[in-house]
Amino acid sequence: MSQVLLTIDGEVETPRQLTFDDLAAIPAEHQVPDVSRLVPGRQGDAVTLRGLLALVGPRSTARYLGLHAAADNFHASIPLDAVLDRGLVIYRLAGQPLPAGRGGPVRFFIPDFAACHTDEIDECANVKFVDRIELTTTKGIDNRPHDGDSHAALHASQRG
Ligand SMILES: Nc1nc2c(c(=O)[nH]1)N[C@H]1C(S)=C(S)[C@@H](COP(=O)(O)O)O[C@H]1N2
Ligand SMILES: [Mo]
Repeated sequence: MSQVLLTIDGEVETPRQLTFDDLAAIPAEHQVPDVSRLVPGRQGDAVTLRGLLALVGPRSTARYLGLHAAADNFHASIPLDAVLDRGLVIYRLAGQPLPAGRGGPVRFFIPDFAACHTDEIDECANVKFVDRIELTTTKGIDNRPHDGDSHAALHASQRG
């Protein structure tokens, strides 16, 4: 599977464009098979954010992790330090790319997220359909819902 799924760029030494096969080829020490072991109810196989970023070499100037989903124009920008040791990227289910219904083909996931809009690292930062990860020095574009009303409106618009 040689289609580019994920671009990683910004404050990195070597920007990369990754396919499903590239993600699957990340060394076993960074692979997290079956995330349901960590997060009950969530399925699929992941790589650690740290393992993924090892492919591009974050610069010391990188402070924020930008998660971009062009599919529905959803974006989050969160402090890199806070998620480097726990962030996951789920990319595979039953040997195939993660289905869109589960936020695939590439979905960011923080196992121990805070409730929506209670913290910078909240459930809303679990961005689905991520096609670009961008490291930046200052906070970048972030259109997560920021209060209960906008959150309810977003979820209502996705029902059906
Ligand atoms: N691309 C994209 N990712 C997204 C969203 C979205 O609207 N678009 N909603 C976010 C919000 S507000 C929440 S609470 C979680 C919900 O994830 P779930 O449907 O897997 O429970 O996804 C987040 N990721
Ligand atoms: Mo949310």
